[in-house]
Amino acid sequence: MKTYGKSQVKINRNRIVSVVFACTASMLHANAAEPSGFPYGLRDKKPDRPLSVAMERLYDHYPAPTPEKNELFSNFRYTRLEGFDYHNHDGTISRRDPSKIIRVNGKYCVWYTKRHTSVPPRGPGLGTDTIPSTDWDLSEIWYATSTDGFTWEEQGLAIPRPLKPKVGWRSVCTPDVLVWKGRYYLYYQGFVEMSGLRGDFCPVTASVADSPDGPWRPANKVVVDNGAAGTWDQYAVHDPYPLAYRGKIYLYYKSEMNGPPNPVRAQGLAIADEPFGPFTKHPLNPVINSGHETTLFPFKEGIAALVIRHGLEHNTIQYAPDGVSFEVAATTSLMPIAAGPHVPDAFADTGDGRGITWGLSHFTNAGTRETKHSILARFDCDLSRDVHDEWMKQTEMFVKPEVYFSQTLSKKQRERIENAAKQQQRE
Ligand code: AAL
Repeated sequence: MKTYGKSQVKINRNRIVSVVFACTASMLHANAAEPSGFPYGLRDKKPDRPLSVAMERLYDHYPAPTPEKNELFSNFRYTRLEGFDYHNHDGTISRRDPSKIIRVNGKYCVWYTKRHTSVPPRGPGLGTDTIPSTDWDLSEIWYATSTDGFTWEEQGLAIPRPLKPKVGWRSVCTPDVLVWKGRYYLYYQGFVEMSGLRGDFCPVTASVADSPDGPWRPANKVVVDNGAAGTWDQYAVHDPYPLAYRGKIYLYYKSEMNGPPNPVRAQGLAIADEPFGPFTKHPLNPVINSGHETTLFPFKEGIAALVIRHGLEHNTIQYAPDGVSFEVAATTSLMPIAAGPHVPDAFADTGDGRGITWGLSHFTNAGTRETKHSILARFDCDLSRDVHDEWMKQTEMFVKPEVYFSQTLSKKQRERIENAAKQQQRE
């Protein structure tokens, strides 16, 4: 218990009352025996007494026992972006799956999937050479720049679809960026069939440029391939996400390992010495058992990950001191979907990662069923060791009732519940 000096006691009347109270309590404590229960006031140091499993975990498992002191806990704040045109949101223009954001020559740069088709996605049954099956079918990779991260200026096409049968001829999407030895590399999904036809099957390919403005030279080959038949990532390597770590390229990716009706998404790691490979998949893959799109950043000596949307450990922020052994560091809510953060030290490989404070993410339900498309948005957070924003450490989100009521029961569920109630009445 702290005691207060004279100058602090002068603050005001209420303050004096509480100081007197604190001093008295402090004196009483000093004389009294140790409290019989768990001590009042959650301290940073683990109390030296028998603890429940839950309280042991609070001290031994998490980086700190309270959200405000846990550098890997944050809530997320959202802002609509200025500068992108969506053709009156009629579903013909979609922007989604932003890359991580890099800063070059005083400007932030982001790459993303852009679909600009004559009609919105119509499903695999109605997809053709010009009609998209899914929101990311028949797409290309575009890029935009910004000076403040709120207003963006679309700069144009970065990666077009190559001619058939080259990898990506059907669609190139879901890019991420690597800066390696002075060159820029974009990694992205290269579809050689319509997505949704058999599933969402594709490998990863890449392109290189000397400047973020291109021109981009394609590797014209698969850079990270699907796994061998019967293995967890046999059909898809999605959301490639490169970082420079321990002198190598650590490329995280997501795959789908269960098939319908209960798909399970997990994340793997592939490591290379050179950007176009060969990439060696980590023998312990998958290294993250949940999530969907990949979002990772150097943190202290290891790598932290936002684990979003799917799996038992969705809505968590995880940490691996070696980039491989991920553990839950915090749970959170309303996470940014498909987050592409600004990671200032993504390629610095300092062994002392500083964390992130903002980035872009997407909403895939911007339109109606007929005008289906996605929009990009900005998120802010405090997952940084250099920023301390108390407002980002609040665990309670005041979400409007409409948001909850939009998560409504299906007709079938309502019928089941009402029938059970009727049955009970009859009994
Ligand atoms: C995204 C990503 C991949 C999938 C699809 C487009 O959010 O996970 O890119 O293939 O959905």
